[in-house]
Amino acid sequence: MSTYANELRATAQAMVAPGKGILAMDESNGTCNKRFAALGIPTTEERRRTYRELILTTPGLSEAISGAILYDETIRQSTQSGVPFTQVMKDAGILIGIKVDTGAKDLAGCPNEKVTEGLDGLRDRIAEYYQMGARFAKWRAVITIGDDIPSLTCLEANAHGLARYAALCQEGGLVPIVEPEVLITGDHSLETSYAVTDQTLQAVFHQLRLQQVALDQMILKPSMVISGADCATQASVEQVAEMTIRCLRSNVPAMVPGIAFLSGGQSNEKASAHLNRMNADYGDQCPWRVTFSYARAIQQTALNHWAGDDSKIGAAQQLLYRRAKLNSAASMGQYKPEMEQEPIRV
Ligand code: 5MM
Repeated sequence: MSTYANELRATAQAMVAPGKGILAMDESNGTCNKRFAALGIPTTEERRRTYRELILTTPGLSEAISGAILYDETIRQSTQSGVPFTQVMKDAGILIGIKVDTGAKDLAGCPNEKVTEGLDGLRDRIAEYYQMGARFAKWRAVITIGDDIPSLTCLEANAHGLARYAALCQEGGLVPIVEPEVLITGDHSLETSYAVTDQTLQAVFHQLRLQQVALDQMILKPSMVISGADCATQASVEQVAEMTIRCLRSNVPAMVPGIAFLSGGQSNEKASAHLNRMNADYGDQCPWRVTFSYARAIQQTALNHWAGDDSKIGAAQQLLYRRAKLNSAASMGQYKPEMEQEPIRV
């Protein structure tokens, strides 16, 4: 048992407290730069710092957000006036999270499949992040659906990596967010998405047990069971909610404190509506909290508005706050599409 067990349990509970979700802002420089370049924003460290300051100083953010996942560059940065971002988060009551994987790389022998790397030196990196104030971490594995994939090789290699990472995090005092993402990319059906998500979660929980991960001291961050982006028949909100909850109930032990979904390229409205339906229709059948850990579905509207123009920071923050609040409502089954038209201000 980890010497941090009690602390880890308390942190995990706080991450999924009622009405709260986790903000993913852990884009690596490559991903952040790609999003900036699409909007004509210079891809410099200073612009990334300004954008992350915009997010973390959003008034009222902690009403909806329990914790935020940072990237290594971000956890070392400060506001323009010199306050470390970690201090800004502590002052706001937002838990500090850190992405510790080093990215999804081509998996040898398995064309078109990826394996997430980052175990080398991880124990030491975790110790440093804990000292800096981090209390949880994230590692994302990527599963692609296509002709004859995912392979068993890919599923097992990724599940093994996730479990080794999670065990190291718990040893070092960080709650692991275990993120197996089944990509939305492709023309697969809802049924195929279900089958692959089911197989993925089986492999992940088998490996978590094998690596002696304490299931009451972690958070699962899965993708939803959803039609492929290019599938001619798109499942309804009700179908996505029903199939996702069914898949999770048959794979995720009741001991796990919370499930915090990624948005995975869904529209803002769909990401909120799906989460809401799960809570409204099945909340009383779920032993774990069901909430969000979105990046794009919280950030994108604000990023588009700011687009590198600092005179628009205040308005962009309002947009960010708005999406965080709408998803907070969805995490309690209280979101309604009409709310998209209503003014929401701090
Ligand atoms: C799946 O991506 C995670 C959730 O984001 P969305 O809600 O937009 O799907 C996210 O945390 C992701 O892992 C990072 O933003 C991207 O990290 P990389 O390492 O790909 O830059």
